[in-house]
Amino acid sequence: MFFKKRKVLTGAMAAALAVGLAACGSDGASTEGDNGASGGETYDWRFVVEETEGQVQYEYAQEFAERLNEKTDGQVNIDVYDFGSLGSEVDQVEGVQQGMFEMGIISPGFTGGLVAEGQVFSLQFLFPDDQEVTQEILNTSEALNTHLVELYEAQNLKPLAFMSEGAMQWTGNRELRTPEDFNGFKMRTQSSPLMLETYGAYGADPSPLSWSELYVSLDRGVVDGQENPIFFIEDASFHEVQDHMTISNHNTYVAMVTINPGIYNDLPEDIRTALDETVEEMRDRGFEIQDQLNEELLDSIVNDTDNPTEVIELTEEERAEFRELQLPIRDFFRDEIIGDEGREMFDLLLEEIAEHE
Ligand code: 6CS
Repeated sequence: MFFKKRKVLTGAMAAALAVGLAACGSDGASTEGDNGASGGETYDWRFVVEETEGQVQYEYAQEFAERLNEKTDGQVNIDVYDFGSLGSEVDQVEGVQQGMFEMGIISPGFTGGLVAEGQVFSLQFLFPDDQEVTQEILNTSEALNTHLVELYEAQNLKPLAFMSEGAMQWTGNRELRTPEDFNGFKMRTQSSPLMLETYGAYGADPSPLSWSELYVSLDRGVVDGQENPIFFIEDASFHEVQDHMTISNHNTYVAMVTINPGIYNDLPEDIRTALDETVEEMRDRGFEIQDQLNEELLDSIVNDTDNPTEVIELTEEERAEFRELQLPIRDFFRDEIIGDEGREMFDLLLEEIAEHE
């Protein structure tokens, strides 16, 4: 692990800790419950996130934990584990699947090999630019909240909510204004195979990497650039090692709040109701957290005279050039990557998006 800012456990230490935690098992008497009332039993859960303190996922999870604890009069106790202490993003996905962690916030970009349909979130220029409208779609879409959820459940992951972490922007060691600027550009991506197609459409040379290695890889020129919401670019200090940032708003960063389905299904009714209510309450809070951080940290990047970053904003005409090149990727996704169930989900999602535009 090569974070810029913090000291973290090595892979071996993290693995040992993970095994130790697994051996402890869940404290939840819930797994044997008959879905009646909990009768005052307590539940100790581990909630793993892909980000660190001060970042959207971590702040969301902490507030989620506090609210659920309060709502259940202390019956549900959640410890939030920040990124780096329990392995890579993909290790964390497996941890929730196996019930080693009861809950997790997972980026679909790390589950492309597991649920091909989840790569829908890698399609650029698909969701509306207006983040509030996009969050509304994420909250209400039947395609996502019923059909896509079922596809994840078949892989032992239950998404409870889809949340925007903000619009995504590009950073690079050179200015990125036109698709030609991506020619031969070594672009860091998450591990979903469709991302290789999306950046391949611009002539880039994409390579998947954990974000724990990204700062050093950008610094050493192993990769030339990356995409992320502004809060993450600033908080992970990527702007320190990148001379250019392009406000492209080419996609929305979507993360999934997930739970192990076995744990969820076995919850006593009162605890499950409290959990569901917390998920609902946190929809607006998650949005507010990302909105505030993205706004504040843009100012930090712009005002950081020690690490100057040239910030450009694409015009609508410039964005249209990129969008045009992404349209065939939607067809490729629909026709080549996903099956019949996935196509049903995708077609419905396209209708839902069109209704909001
Ligand atoms: O770029 C990434 O991989 C990371 N970006 C965000 C916004 N959250 C976690 C993720 O792993």
